[in-house]
Amino acid sequence: MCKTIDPNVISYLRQTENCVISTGAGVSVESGIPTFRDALTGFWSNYDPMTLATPTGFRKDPKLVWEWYRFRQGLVMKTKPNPGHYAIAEMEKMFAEFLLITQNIDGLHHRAGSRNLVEIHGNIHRYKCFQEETIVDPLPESDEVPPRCPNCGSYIRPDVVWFGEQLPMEGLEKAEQAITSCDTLISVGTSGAVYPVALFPAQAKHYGAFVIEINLEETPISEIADVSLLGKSGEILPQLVKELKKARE
Ligand code: BJW
Repeated sequence: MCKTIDPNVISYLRQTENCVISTGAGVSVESGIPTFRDALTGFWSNYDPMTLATPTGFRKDPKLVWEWYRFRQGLVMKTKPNPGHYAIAEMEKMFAEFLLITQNIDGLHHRAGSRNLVEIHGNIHRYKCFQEETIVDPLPESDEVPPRCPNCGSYIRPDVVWFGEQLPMEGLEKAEQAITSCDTLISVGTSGAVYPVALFPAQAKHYGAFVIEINLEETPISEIADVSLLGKSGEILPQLVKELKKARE
């Protein structure tokens, strides 16, 4: 269990009116979801996620990429939010302004109750047409893998953001507005290896925010963070909420 949080952190959070939390795969590890970069076992250990999660990978072998996502969706559906997700959902109610920006496609933040939320890399439970990019709901029943768009006949794909693709404009604008105006940004469970989200902590700092990082280990974000809290997000975040509530009494 984590020790007392650095009093500086609680003091900054007490004064914070506008808080942004940015999360990555680490926040879902304690729910049992392997990170993008963790090796999947068995059949999928032979494939490189960096190759599969691209439009080129899908064009080359749509069936393989589709089945990879169906496999991962099956894993996600067996999980539930952990104390880190619930603590973040609680923090949404503790600040006058709040935005959660998640790179995670698993939907666990929403299931934990977060509502001021931007899923900036999409959602594995949603589908769109590969050609037209329109959302397809419900998925048409079909023996074909992947199934085809009922409107244009192109393949259907998961509504996630692959390497080389633009992030959704509306989400990006909302994120940038929050990052440039927040008092505190908390970056949780991300390696800081994927852009543009990797730049968010430095951008927030540039605009005057206090930057807190929560991760098992140091990352490139640690270099610019005001405080790095090393440990499991499922332990540190509930502790943070507990101490902040106590300090506000
Ligand atoms: C714990 C923990 C516990 C574990 N508690 N912590 C600028 C410079 C260089 C390259 C680029 C650039 N701008 C754009 C690029 C190209 C590219 C990119 O970033 N490449 C990098 C590889 C260098 N970016 C893009 O293409 C993006 N598009 C874009 O920018 O469009 C404009 C443009 C296009 C082309 C050229 C230039 C501009 C799109 C990026 C889309 C990323 N998509 C993925 C896949 C989503 C679908 C799927 O899951 O299949 O999103 S990649 C993958 O990485 C996934 C994740 O959301 C993302 C981030 O990973 P994350 O969350 O950080 O996870 P990990 O595994 O890396 O780290 C986990 C961390 O948790 C670790 O640090 C652990 O220690 C920690 N941890 N347990 C706390 N209990």
